[in-house]
Amino acid sequence: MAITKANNSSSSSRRPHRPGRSYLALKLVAIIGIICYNCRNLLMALPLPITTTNDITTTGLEQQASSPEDPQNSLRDLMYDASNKQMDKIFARYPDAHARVPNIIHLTWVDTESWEEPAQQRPVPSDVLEVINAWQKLHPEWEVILWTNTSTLLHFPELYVTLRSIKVGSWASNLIRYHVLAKYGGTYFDTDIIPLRPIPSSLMEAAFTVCERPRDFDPTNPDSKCLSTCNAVIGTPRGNQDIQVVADTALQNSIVRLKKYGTKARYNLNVSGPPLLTQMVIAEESSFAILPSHMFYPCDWSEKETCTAQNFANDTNVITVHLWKNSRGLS
Ligand SMILES: *[C@@H]1O[C@H](CO)[C@@H](O)[C@H](O)[C@H]1NC(C)=O
Ligand SMILES: *[C@@H]1O[C@H](CO)[C@@H](O)[C@H](O)[C@H]1NC(C)=O
Ligand SMILES: CC(=O)N[C@H]1CO[C@H](CO)[C@@H](O)[C@@H]1O
Repeated sequence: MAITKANNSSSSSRRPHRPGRSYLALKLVAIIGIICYNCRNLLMALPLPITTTNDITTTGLEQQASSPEDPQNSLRDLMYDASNKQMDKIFARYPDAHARVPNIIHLTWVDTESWEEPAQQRPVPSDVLEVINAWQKLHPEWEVILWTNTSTLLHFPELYVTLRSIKVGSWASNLIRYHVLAKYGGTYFDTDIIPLRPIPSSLMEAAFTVCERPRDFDPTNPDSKCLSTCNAVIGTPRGNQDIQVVADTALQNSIVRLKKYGTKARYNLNVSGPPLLTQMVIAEESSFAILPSHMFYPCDWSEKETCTAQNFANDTNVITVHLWKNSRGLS
């Protein structure tokens, strides 16, 4: 079973929260957001301060990197940000999103130190941006959406109320991915997963996730049973009931845990992590297809040094390589 550990980067540079004008403005936005959860149009029209991120440079991703000199990178960062996406227009493109997984890729980048001041969130790191660019490059016609500070507040004001008490990146990211998938549908990927080839259209027929243990799980063999799944790759149609239950349960569990321990609450896998998803997807009546490890996690976290894109470049059964950067495994 994999344990996703606390976001290292978020603990290294704790910055004092100064409740300035922008803080009060954002607090007001949050309150308005809660009051009119259903008035999305009004929320969309609120003038959130959008800053450009000119300081982003890229340094070439293993196989699929966009050009390191690409001047469009900072613009693309903003383009991917869900704050700048008009969901209604996107959904008009996928009228069958309730029946099959729509061609939308979701990723998250949240900075738990800046919940109080989303505008202060650090820019997306260049390695994360390269992964996002690689996804878009492999799927030029697809929608690639990055969920950040600002966009989570904008699209999920009710969830943000809980998120702002969570100081652990992976915990917050778990909640965001389940809620985004339930509401919008699509495929979620952790940002330490490198895409090698396009996602086959045949996979998009039903909700799916990937088996982690046993590694030789074979969905074509009725005697083979998956014991645990990781939550780093999840695809669902819009409004999938199973992922909705996972989203609701993870949120309820989180609220209970935060009530008990306050903002010092540490990450517990069972609250929102892989065990919760596993329980749902291995159930007899689950709507999920469970895919073999090799397709998305061709090497295990226990042999991390072999996890490079080059090592699997010629294996046409491998769609992505999980680098397990943000995770360490325990079994
Ligand atoms: C999670 O739940 C399992 C099974 O109920 C339990 O054995 C384990 O100790 C729990 N883990 C944590 C970190 O609470
Ligand atoms: C993949 O194929 C290329 C071209 O045939 C070859 O040069 C390379 O060594 C192969 N890589 C691996 C990891 O087998
Ligand atoms: C309003 C604002 O500053 N939003 C920032 C949120 O974080 C993203 C990614 O780090 C930035 O690009 C935004 O500028």
